[in-house]
Amino acid sequence: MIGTVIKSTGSWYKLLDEDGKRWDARIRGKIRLQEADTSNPVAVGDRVHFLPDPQFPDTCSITAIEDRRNWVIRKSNKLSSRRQIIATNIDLAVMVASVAAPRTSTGFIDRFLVCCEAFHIPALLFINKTDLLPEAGLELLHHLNGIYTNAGYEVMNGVASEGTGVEALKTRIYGKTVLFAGHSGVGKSTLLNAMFPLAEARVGKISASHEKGTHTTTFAEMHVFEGHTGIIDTPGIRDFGLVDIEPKESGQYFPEFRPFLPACRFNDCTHTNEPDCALQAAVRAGKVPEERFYSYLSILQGDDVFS
Ligand SMILES: Nc1nc2c(ncn2[C@@H]2O[C@H](COP(=O)(O)OP(=O)(O)OP(=O)(O)O)[C@@H](O)[C@H]2O)c(=O)[nH]1
Ligand SMILES: [Mg+2]
Ligand SMILES: [Zn+2]
Repeated sequence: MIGTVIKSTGSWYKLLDEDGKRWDARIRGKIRLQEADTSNPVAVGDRVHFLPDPQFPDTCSITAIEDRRNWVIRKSNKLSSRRQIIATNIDLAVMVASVAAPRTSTGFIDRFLVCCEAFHIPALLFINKTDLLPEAGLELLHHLNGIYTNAGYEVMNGVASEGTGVEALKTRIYGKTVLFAGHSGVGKSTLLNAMFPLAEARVGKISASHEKGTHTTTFAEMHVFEGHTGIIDTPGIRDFGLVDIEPKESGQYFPEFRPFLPACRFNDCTHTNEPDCALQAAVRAGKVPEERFYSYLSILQGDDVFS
């Protein structure tokens, strides 16, 4: 039988089969060994083959994983070589950022977008909590919107807790498998509930001060709705360490850099000290935002864990 992994707690998985039935699943030992360098051999979004357990109802063992169409993977910290697959087989990755409480850095957003580019996953940026911006902060919001629109991404703004900006996102994701990623407390679960009240995803207390690292959502989980829309709500990510991406090549994963790269004098230009660097000239001319260029430099230096 075939199913989709909708939740992973480490030792147990939840599957949804093709008839819409849910199963509790375990993995057979040999699958575990196949991907020893990841902390999770089976990830949310995986299509798996399974065998029902004859002894216990609604329980099964996963016997094989189908080839993945794509995946989002990160390194959880610099010292560890452990890789974590966040989700697989994604149609659209939504980076949920917030302008306040907590404010998401462009460095963090950019690492996530670079990962999506490298793995050919379309990405959308949803900037939430715009209600928390003082009047003066609107300029910051417009600036961010400009940076990412210019880079070719779809950008949406909203107030998930009031349902503002939510319909546009709901229309955009209909029928797709969508990953929601971002720091803890930015409002991923609130956004999910605002679109689909039946999701009843747990949301952090209003009064909580959202220290980074206090997660309300503890395990990635795919919520499946009418029209086969699947939303993968994930626990907040503190750091996003890039995996399987050559820092030297990361310039190509900034879409708005691409038109300038062929004009650098050296075709292995790192855009740092080389003469006649077209990318640096573009930054100086204001054609490429400085924030994005700094993100590139920081990835190049190997500071791949960033919050
Ligand atoms: N002011 C304001 N508060 C919001 C908004 N969206 C969500 N919140 C609040 O922010 C807090 C955190 O929201 P969650 O949805 O739990 O955040 P999360 O991203 O799912 O967090 P983790 O599950 O820990 O990763 C809750 O108290 C929400 O009510 C918003 O647009 N404006
Ligand atoms: Mg959550
Ligand atoms: Zn260059």
